[in-house]
Amino acid sequence: MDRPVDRPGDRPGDRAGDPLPPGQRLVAGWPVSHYGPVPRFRPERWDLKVFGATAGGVTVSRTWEQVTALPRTTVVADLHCATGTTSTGHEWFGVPPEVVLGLAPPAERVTHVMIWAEYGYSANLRLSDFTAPGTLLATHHGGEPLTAEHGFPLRLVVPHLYGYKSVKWLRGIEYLTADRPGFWEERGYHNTGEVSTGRRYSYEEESRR
Ligand SMILES: Nc1nc2c(c(=O)[nH]1)N[C@H]1C(S)=C(S)[C@@H](COP(=O)(O)O)O[C@H]1N2
Ligand SMILES: [Mo]
Repeated sequence: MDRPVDRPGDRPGDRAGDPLPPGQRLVAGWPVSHYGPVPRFRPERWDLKVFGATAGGVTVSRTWEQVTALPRTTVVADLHCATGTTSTGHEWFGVPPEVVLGLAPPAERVTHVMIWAEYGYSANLRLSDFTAPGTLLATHHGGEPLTAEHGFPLRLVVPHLYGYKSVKWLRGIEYLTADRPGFWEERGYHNTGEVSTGRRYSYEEESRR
């Protein structure tokens, strides 16, 4: 498919309605894709923790009720699974990353974050990808709370990176001073996962070629 004239500053694949990125095919509806079981939400036990290399060395913890009181915004974007399926036009509503950075400022030497989910699923991100426009800690989709299988009560959305970075059932954000692979990154998937490059696997990483 022909790409339109480049719009400076845009990254292909991070806007709803963009032409499909390399190797992706459009699917009808919104498939559910994840490894392992769907966790049950227990509000009295649930918390969101921001930990690791925080500026003050402290761990910040928020209850579900506190999370729902944080400022929220809307993002519309496509979702690209690394297996090649793309679902389009997702309207997400949730907490922008800068609100998290405000709650728990990272130490100056922080370069990456590890996003943690229920059952130990994780994904690593460069700090710049975590703070990129479009990244969101989503509570809602299409005006409704997330469904259980799509990550209720809270999930990350990183539209310009492959789906394995969009961690469902989000529980923790760990500030890192050096990169470390997450769940799929440890199992052969590309460390940074930019959709625009079409590079899905670790053997395609620039440092290995
Ligand atoms: N906790 C958790 N989050 C996850 C996954 C997972 O296995 N566990 N799979 C990821 C993958 S590979 C994709 S493509 C997206 C799919 O999101 P969806 O099911 O809402 O379409 O979820 C991501 N988030
Ligand atoms: Mo995926």
